[in-house]
Amino acid sequence: MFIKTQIADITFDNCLMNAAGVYCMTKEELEQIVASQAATFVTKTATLQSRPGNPEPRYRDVGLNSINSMGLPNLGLDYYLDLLTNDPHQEQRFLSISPMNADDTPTLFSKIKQHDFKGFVELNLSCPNIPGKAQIAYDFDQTQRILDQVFDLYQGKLGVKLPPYFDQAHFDQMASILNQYPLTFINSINSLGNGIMIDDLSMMIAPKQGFGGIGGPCIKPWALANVHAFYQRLKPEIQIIGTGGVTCGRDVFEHILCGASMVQVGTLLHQKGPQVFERLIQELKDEMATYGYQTLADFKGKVQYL
Ligand code: RRO
Repeated sequence: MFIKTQIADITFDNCLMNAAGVYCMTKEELEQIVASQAATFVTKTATLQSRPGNPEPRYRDVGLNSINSMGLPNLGLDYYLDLLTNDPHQEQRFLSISPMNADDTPTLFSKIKQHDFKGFVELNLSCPNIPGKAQIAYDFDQTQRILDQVFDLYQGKLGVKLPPYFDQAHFDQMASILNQYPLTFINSINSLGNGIMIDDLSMMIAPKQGFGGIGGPCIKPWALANVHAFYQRLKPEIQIIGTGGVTCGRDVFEHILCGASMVQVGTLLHQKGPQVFERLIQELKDEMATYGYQTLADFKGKVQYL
């Protein structure tokens, strides 16, 4: 049974990796992903300057789900570029980045070019947790302006991390913007922004008066819907990374059935650690065996309609 997958010209041994934000802040955490059964990794979203992030408490596991308002803590773009450009498998790696303002964007990409980074860049347009800042990809005009600017600056392999959309008209609008650019991939979805979870009489996290991004199995229906909506609408050159709600191999299978080429794991990875990839891969293979599928291509995007 083959669970290899491909994005652009790169083949991965399997379709699983971490989601940005989980096991990817430091070299040591990323080494644990490399040592696991995951095919590759994405870094914590990097900004031009390092950031401490929001005040604690800023992450809680709540049953199988999670709430976070990390606030983009990261060690700065130079740290991740140094690490990636010394990685013998850099072509397979994903560097997540986010401009904090429009002036950052040229500098971010000139650094990536100076380092001659050969992997994938994941432009995060969907962080829900920066006080006072909107999620970029909910503003269609701003998204278009940023993509115009980015593709003037950069011709490498680049994708965007999107927030969940909840309206068919928004799927249509965003897909028609994305189809105008030579994107390599999209990643759907980031956490469901601005939820609250309550413990006794209090919010579970401190920043933004308790509002934070929700992850875990409760977001799976919207993750699958976004993956499939974009699979239906995007030109076939744009691959889809499915993220959201994975707790078992069946969930990975469903992401692929909806059109994902790669599947990322966030909350579950945070809860169980990188050894969880071994179980997910075995369960994915078991699920494929149940249906007699030999390769991911046998069922990718082939969810049936009633
Ligand atoms: O750091 C965060 O608060 C964070 C980011 Br950048 C993101 O993209 N998604 C999320 O749930 N948290």
